[in-house]
Amino acid sequence: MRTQVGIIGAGPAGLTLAMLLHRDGIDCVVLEARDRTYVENRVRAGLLEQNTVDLMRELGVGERLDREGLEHDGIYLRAYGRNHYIDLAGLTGRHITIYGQQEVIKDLTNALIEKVPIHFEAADVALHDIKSDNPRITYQHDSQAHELTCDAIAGCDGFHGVSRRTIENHITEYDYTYPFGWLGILAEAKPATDELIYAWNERGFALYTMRSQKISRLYLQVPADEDIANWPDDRIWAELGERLGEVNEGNIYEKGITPMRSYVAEPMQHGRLFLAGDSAHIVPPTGAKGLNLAVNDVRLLAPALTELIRGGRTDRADGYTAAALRRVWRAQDFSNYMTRMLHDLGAGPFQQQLQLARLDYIARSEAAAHSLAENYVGLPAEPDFQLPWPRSRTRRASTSSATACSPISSPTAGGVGATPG
Ligand code: RFL
Ligand code: PHB
Repeated sequence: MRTQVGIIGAGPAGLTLAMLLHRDGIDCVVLEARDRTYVENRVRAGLLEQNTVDLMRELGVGERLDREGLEHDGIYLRAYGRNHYIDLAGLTGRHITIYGQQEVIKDLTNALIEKVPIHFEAADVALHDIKSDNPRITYQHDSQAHELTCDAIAGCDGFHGVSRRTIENHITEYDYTYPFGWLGILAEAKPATDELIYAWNERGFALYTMRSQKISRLYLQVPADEDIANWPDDRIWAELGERLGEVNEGNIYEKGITPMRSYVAEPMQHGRLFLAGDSAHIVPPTGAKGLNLAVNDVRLLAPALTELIRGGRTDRADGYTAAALRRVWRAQDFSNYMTRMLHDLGAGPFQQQLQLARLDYIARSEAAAHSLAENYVGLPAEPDFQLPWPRSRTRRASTSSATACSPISSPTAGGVGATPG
């Protein structure tokens, strides 16, 4: 079988790329390891930046999002029982929208299914000849062996996929693991707040978010190696109450613990393999950036692939890593900054006082609030590939969590001490 672009992974990156390429008249095939029901029900992100919402509308998949998505004008930062409002819309003129990632996936899949082949339950996916002009993908589907010859391959297969592993000898990895994770729940309960609440608390961070007027999504900071069995529902509600104040309780129908990690692979391209989304980078969810970065990657990748395939021009393809990483590192810095400002770092009272000083600064300075706000809603999409200066790669980039998490403001490797803007 032959196609122009073989896309591995039917997550937000892979499906959005398929929509963009199809719109540009480029053939593609999507290969997904899991079945459709699993992919459409996997609970993950919820917060979409304005850029992401605008792109979904542009691609003709914004109708249900506009109907059911919850547009928000601001967020609360909470400490010592008091909420401070950050007027995102007033400060930036832009909004964020709450709409579950699985709903985005359903909308994209429904729009694509008649247009682009999506092979769910594709097993043993392997990449070959990626340095040639005709890279190949082999896989098993319906108990048969298949081979797909392409002009280019897009590795959109998430953090644990096969694509990045295929080029692991050619990339520099920047890696940072936090010593805590998030316990997340979905509950049948009307949210007790109009906007999201990011709560600093001596017992640890908590986040109040939602999916609808009837469904609450809540998160608690827990140790990285925490066992979910230690958290019966009563304990979760009690702890949420301690950290967030007023919380409406209801039936918990989904519960899980997510580790927190920052990771970047550079470059995001080798030969004719291009990585996009979580396959190339992940961020801790405190800045709500992962899905939005995945969508931004493919916004840049689609025209690069179209030019490469149509006209044999490689300048956009060659510039893909630099263009994508510009936003990725901005998001890494912001996610790290939010994480370190709001979580119990286990680093003692001095660090706690620095956190409170930062929160206080945001509360009293419009410049500080504005910087947080423009990062949170997402900077406007880049108009072109122009960078103010070239990027350079650092060798030996990994940092362990133990040392990297203690000081809040020393500007060493591993992303510590970051501030937005
Ligand atoms: P995905 O979504 O992981 O999709 C990759 C797809 O590839 C498939 N796959 C393979 N297919 C074929 N062959 C293989 N060998 C394969 N290996 C894997 C997988 O089955 C899957 O379908 O990556 P993508 O598209 O890059 O999208 C990234 C986002 O999913 C992720 O960044 C976000 O969920 C992160 N995230 C958030 N991002 C936001 O922008 N806003 C948020 O509010 C937000 N909240 C969150 C989050 C992630 C969380 N968790 C659970 C990690 C909250 C949480 C708790
Ligand atoms: C979510 O709604 O799931 C959500 C919102 C904001 C975050 C992370 C997750 O920072």
